[in-house]
Amino acid sequence: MSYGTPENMEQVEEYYTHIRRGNPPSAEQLQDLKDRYEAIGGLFPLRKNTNAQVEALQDKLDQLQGAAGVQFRCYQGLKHAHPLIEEGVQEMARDGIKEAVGIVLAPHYSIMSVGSYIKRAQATAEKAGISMRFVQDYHLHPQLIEAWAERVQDTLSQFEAHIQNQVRIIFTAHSLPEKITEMNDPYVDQLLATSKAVIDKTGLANHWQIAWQSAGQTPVPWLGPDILDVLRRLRQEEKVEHVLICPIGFVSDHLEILYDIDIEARSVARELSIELKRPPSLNTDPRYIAVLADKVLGVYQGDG
Ligand code: FEC
Repeated sequence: MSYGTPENMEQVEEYYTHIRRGNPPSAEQLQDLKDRYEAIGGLFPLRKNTNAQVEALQDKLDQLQGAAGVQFRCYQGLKHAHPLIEEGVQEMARDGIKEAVGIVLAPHYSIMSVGSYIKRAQATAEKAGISMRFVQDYHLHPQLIEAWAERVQDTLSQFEAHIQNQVRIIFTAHSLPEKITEMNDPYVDQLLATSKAVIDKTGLANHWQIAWQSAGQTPVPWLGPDILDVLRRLRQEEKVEHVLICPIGFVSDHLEILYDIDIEARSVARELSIELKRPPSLNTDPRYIAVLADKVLGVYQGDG
C-alpha cells in the first residue's frame, strides 16, 4: 500500500478531495496544489516509483519463494488514488486469494497513517473472506538503517572537507496533527529512533535533530518545529551555514521531497545563505526492497 498520486492534472481535484475526506478544496487551494506539481515538472513521480518498488518486491519474493515454501503475488492499494486500497483487496478476492499480508511503503507507524491503511484493508478483506495480516512498521530494520547511514555519509562527503564536521543533520518526516501525542501514538518516538540509529551507524559526531515538514493547512496544531522555521532559527541563533536534510520518513521521490525540500526549503536556505544538501531517496535500493520482503515473510511465517 502506498499514498497514491494523480495520473495527470485533470485528476488533481479528485485526489485532493479524497485527501480532504470528500470536502472539495477551494479554487485557490486547488491551484496552489497544481502549481506545486507544475513546479516539479508537471509530473507525478510517486506513481512510477511505487510501481517500481512493487515490481522489485515481487522479484525479491519470487527469489525467496523456494525457501519460504509459498508463492507471493503483489497487488497495489493506494490511499488516495486508484487503485484504492479497497479496490486492491477486491482484486485479490476476484483472483481467488484467501490469505494476504499487507505492508505500507512507509516505515513508521501512526494511527493516522499506517493505521488507517490497515483499517481500510482489513475491513475490505473481512467482507471479501480474505484472511489478512499486516506489517505494522519497520523503522529499525538493520538494512533500512544501513541504507540511510550510507546515504547520509555519502552526502556529507560532498561538503568541503574542512566543514564536514560542522554540517547540521536534520531528519524530517511528514507532520501530523499534534493530537497524536495525546493518543500514545508511536510515530514521533519511531522517527527519533530511526534517526538516532542512523547517526549511531555512521559514527558521526555532528549535531543532529528532527524537524517536521509538509504540515496540512488546517486550523488544528501540527507537530513542530517545521523545517523552514528550523532553518531560520539555526541561521539566526546558532549561525549554522551548512545543513544536510535527510527526509527519513519517506521512501521515494514525490511532491513532498521534490517540492517541499528541493524547491521550498532550498529557496529558504538560499535566502539565509545556508548550503543545503539532501541524500537521494531510497526508491528501489535493493536494501529497502529486502526490508519489505523480510517483513512480509516474517508476518506470513507468524513472527513479523
Ligand atoms: O507526490 C504525490 O503526489 C503525493 C505526495 C504525498 C505523500 C504524502 C505522505 C504523507 N501524508 C501524510 C499525512 C497527511 C495529512 C494531510 C495530508 C495532506 C496532503 C496533501 C497532499 C499530500 N498530503 Fe500527505 N502526502 C503527500 C501529499 N497528508 C498533496 C494535501 C495538500 C497539502 O496539505 O499539501 C492533511 C489531510 C487533511 O487535510 O486532513 C494528515 C503522511 C504521509 C507519510 C506516510 C504515507 O506515505 O502514508 C503521514 C507521499
